[in-house]
Amino acid sequence: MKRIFSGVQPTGNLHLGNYLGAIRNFVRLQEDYECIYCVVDLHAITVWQDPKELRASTREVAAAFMAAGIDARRHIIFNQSQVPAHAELAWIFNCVARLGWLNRMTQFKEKAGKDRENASAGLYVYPNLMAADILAYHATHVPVGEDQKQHLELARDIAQKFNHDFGVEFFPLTEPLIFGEATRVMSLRDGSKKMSKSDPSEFSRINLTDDADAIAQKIRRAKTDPHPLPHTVAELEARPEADNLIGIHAALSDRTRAAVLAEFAGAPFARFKQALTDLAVAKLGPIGQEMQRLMADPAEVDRILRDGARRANAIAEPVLRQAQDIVGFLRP
Ligand code: AQP
Repeated sequence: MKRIFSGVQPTGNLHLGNYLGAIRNFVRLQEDYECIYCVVDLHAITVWQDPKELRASTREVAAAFMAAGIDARRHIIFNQSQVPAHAELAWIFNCVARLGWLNRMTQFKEKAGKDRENASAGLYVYPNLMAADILAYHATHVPVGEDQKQHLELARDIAQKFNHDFGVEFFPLTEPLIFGEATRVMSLRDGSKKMSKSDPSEFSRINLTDDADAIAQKIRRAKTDPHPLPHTVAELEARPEADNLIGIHAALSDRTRAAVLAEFAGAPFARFKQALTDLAVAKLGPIGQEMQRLMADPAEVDRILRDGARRANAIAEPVLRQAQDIVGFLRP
């Protein structure tokens, strides 16, 4: 069976972008793939994390996976630091990837910002760890939002160079799975910036744990333009905020943007925002409530993560051992 790997960082503020761009797709892929879903805590510490909050956020992401509908018995949910193969394979990949490749990564440039000298070395080699995450399971497909496409291309380059350098056909060339009407959900305050966990404005994103009042308030305050909604998708191009809200509605109602516009063309934003609020509350409310219920029993979440890590380790460790043999590490 084809195998999926994907991950979400436990960096707090899990939001609608993470849900529509990634987690919801994870749920849909369960029927056709063997799925391994990881809470990537090693990635999270590439920027400062408070230890207590990191533990809470790790449980929160695991709870979100399950609340959204991932079956932890049929598939694997675990946190990355419990499986040593990720870090060990990442070291090998640090020695395969070229500096020139890493220098082209836009996420590093965005996250390091102007204070590049002060960014952690971990942030710089983040894509190598991501390649290790995927390739330790010989995953064939990786569902992600559009922002991760460049990192996946790097994972393919690393697999290809490793295979070429050692004259083997060992690591597969992984395919990204980027689908749905909301592969890049934008900030509710600025249609040119992606919705992000680290945006200082709470009003820029809808968190998965937001209650109905918070969702309503954030959508009401979402930035728009003064015109009524257009009739065609082409007209959305020059209107990023309208495009984003229509895209969110389309994703949540499982329709195309064109179908949503057919219903709301010519309508003022106030009416559309009310409909979007009702839809978002109906779709996200039950997930948020189930997350709260699961997080109220941290011992049970920890048990599920431990069990997932044991099963993940059983797949990843033999792959790591083979990679080490290929490299020439002596293990008498
Ligand atoms: N705005 C988004 N639209 C669609 N998909 C998104 N993803 C993230 N933001 C959006 C997808 O969610 C998955 C998990 O992301 P992550 O937590 O591992 O990392 P991230 O991309 O760094 O998340 P944020 O929210 O953007 O955090 P910060 O603020 O730290 O940069 C990935 O599949 C990602 O594509």
